[in-house]
Amino acid sequence: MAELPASVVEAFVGHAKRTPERTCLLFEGDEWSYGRLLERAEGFAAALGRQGIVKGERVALFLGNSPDFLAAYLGTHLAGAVIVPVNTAYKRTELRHIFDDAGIRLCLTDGERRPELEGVRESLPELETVVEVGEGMDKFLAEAGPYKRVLPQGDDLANIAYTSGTTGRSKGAMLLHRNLVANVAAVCEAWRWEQRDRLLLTLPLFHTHGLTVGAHGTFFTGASAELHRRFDADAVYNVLLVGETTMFFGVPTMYTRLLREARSRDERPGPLRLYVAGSAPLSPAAFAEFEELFGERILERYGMTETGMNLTNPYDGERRPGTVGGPFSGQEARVAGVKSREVLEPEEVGEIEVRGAHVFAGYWRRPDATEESLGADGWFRTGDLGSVSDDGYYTITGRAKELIISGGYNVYPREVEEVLESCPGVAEVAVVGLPDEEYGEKVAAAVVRDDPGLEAGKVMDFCRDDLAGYKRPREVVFVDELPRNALGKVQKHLVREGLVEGEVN
Ligand code: MCA
Ligand code: AMP
Repeated sequence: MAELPASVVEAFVGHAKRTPERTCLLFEGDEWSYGRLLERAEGFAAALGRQGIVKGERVALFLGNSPDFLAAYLGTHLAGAVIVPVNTAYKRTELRHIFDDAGIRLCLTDGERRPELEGVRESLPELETVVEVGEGMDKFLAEAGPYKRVLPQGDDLANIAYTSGTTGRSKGAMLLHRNLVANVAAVCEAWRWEQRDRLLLTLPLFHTHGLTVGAHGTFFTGASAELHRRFDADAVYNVLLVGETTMFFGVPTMYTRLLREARSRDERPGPLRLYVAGSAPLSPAAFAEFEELFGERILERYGMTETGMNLTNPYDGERRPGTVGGPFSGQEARVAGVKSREVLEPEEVGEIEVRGAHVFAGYWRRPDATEESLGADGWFRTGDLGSVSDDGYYTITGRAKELIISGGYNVYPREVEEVLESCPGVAEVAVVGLPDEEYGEKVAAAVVRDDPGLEAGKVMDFCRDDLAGYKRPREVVFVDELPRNALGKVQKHLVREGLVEGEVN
């Protein structure tokens, strides 16, 4: 592989200098060339400089998909500062924690999210500036002076991406520029991503899948992306029918909806170079139906916030349903015994571990959590259970960590339990994931109440102000007691089985 640039923004600047007129983004009828996006990004970098935001300081992006999201992203890196992407569904409790933990000084937001942030602003003394896209951003840029270009070094911190944790408080995964560039280079090579590609990008930009795969791959290769504010099956199907895009990346829920769309229509999209699925398991049934209706075999891959993309089905060669393929070039993977930590034989189920230049630098201000998951030898414990076949295909079979994945969004039960425990009338609560046709899994709660008048609807609604909508329990079942083991620990598998069978005790 040719020598890599130190950062994705460096690759982007290179393309913008060489071919400023080339299309980078298409958004709601507006075309953004590389040159135009660079100018906007440098404007943002200059404005940050004027605000006194220096190298290493944290800037949050709490806004929906738009070219200005990406201009601010690149601009922050051009200023040497660090990006903290924030899920747009987050409510006050989640916002307070992330902004406080990361010590955010400036946040770019939009009109829809600003009220939620303003609601907690008093408790965030470090947050000096909130800029709103639109007129607010134009004014912010207009007041800036000239920008003197300084590109980040590979070892500089690029992003702190918050990912939920077992304690209920999310942890910031520290990704260096060199981690991100190594991963995107491996992804582009594996998936034959080239300048002539056009990605249909409807994933949220605040997560790894949309940002450091979708947007980074585009910037790295000098390709283009048709960016949508959000995923809408009808709109996506129409774009696929037009046939000007060459790739689509989605979470399984998006594919489920595209299949529903296809079943209700007579017209079928023409061939597309590449469909990729990830962030949650794609069922072999969806894989097969997609092949039948769209004539394409979806390429499933496996990633994580801490590492970016780890495993992928091959571009050429067999894309095997129900598996996530093998490691990207230059990266390693293995299956280790959960207790023994010894490397297991093929077909034996253990914890998947990965190693390589793509693996993050640790958790922000959490050396304890870093030490638990990242060995001195560089192997990162993913918390996912799986096995590898004799011919090198990995299958994810479950999770060692207590994680619910709903529509590709992660929900850690502890976080929901902590909020529900303060609901009047709730004595005890255990949150688990149950199978769900639409979202893969849904959040469910088994509740022991000390007020017999407490109703399920009240419990479901209780999180509304504190947690993102997708974390709210979609099912609440009242039980006399929670199943516990001899040590008093709640046995989640029994809770889950009980809820599936309608019986918990
Ligand atoms: C929305 N709702 C959900 C979810 N999303 N409920 C459960 N699970 C969800 N995922 C609820 C909302 O709270 C709302 O309810 C109602 O559905 C409608 O909301 P809307 O915004 O219209 O959502 P949607 O259209 O149903 O969204 C489905 C979606 C979305 C498009 C599949 O969930 C999505 O964009 N998922 C992508 C997530 C993603 O990018 N993950 C990658 C993470 P109410 O009004 O009652 O609140 S990166 C990762 O995992 C690693 C690195 C990897 O490998 O990629
Ligand atoms: P996040 O913490 O948001 O980065 O989510 C990462 C988690 O998503 C992984 O640890 C897996 O549990 C899950 N995941 C990602 N891709 C897949 C996949 N293709 N199949 C099953 N699980 C996946």
